[in-house]
Amino acid sequence: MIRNASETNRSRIVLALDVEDPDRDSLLRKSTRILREAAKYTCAVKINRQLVLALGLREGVDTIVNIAHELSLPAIMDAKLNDVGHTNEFMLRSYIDAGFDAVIASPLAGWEDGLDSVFRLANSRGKAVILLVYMSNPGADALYSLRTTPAIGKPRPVFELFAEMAVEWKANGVIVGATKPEIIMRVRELTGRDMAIFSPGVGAQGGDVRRAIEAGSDYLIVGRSIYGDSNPSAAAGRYRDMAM
Ligand code: 3DU
Repeated sequence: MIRNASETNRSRIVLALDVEDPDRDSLLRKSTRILREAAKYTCAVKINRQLVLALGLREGVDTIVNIAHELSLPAIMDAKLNDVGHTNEFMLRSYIDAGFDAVIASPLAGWEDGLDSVFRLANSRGKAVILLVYMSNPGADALYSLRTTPAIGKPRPVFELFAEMAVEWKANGVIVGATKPEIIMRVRELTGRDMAIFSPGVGAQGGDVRRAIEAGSDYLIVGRSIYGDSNPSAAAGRYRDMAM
C-alpha cells in the first residue's frame, strides 16, 4: 500500500502526526486538518502512542486512520512493541482492529515469546512489521553502536545484529535515523535492496534529506517540520520535492 501511495503522490514522505493540544476535540480536529492538507504530498501517516493516549483508539485515533484510508494513505502505528509475546500480541490486535496497516516493533524483545507473536499475527492479518534498527537521537549511539563480543568472530555493533534480525524475521521495513547516513549505508548492505528503510530525523532533528536518500533511505518520516509549519501543505510539498 505504501508503494502505491508513494508512486501516486510521487512522495517518500511519511507524515509523523505528533500534534499536541490539551483539548481532546481540538486535537482531533487539528490532526485531521493537517493530515488532509498534507496528504497529497505524502505516502503514509505515522501515529505515536501519545496520540493514542490523548484520543483513545475508538472514536479517536481510528477516525484518523479512516481518513488516511479515504485519502489512500496507509497508517503506521509507532508502538515500538517491546514486551513479552502475549501482551505484544494483545496490543497489536487492538491496533489492527483500529485499522492500522503496519506497526513498529523494537528488536530488544527478541524472537521467542517476544516478537514471534507479533510477526505471526501481522502475517495472518496481512499487516506489515517495521523493526527499529537505529534511532535518530544523539543518545542512541550508546546502545545501538555498542559492540558485542561473540564467541566466534570479531566484535560487531548491535545495530548490525538488529538489521540481520529484520532480514531473518522477514520484517517489511526497518527504521534507521536520517541523522546517521553512514549507518543507513551499512544497513542497506546488510538488508539488501528489497528492505524498505524508513528514516526519521530530518528537519527538526538536524538530518539532511538528500544525504539520507543518497545513503539508501526509501522513506523519510517527518513530523514537526510539517505539522509545526504555519502552512503544513506547503511544508509537506517542500519535503516531498527535496526527497524526490
Ligand atoms: O523530529 P520530528 O518531529 O520530525 O519527528 C520524528 C518522528 O519520528 C517522531 O514521531 C518520532 O517518534 C519518530 N522517531 C524518531 O524520531 C526517531 C526514531 O529513532 C524513531 C522514531
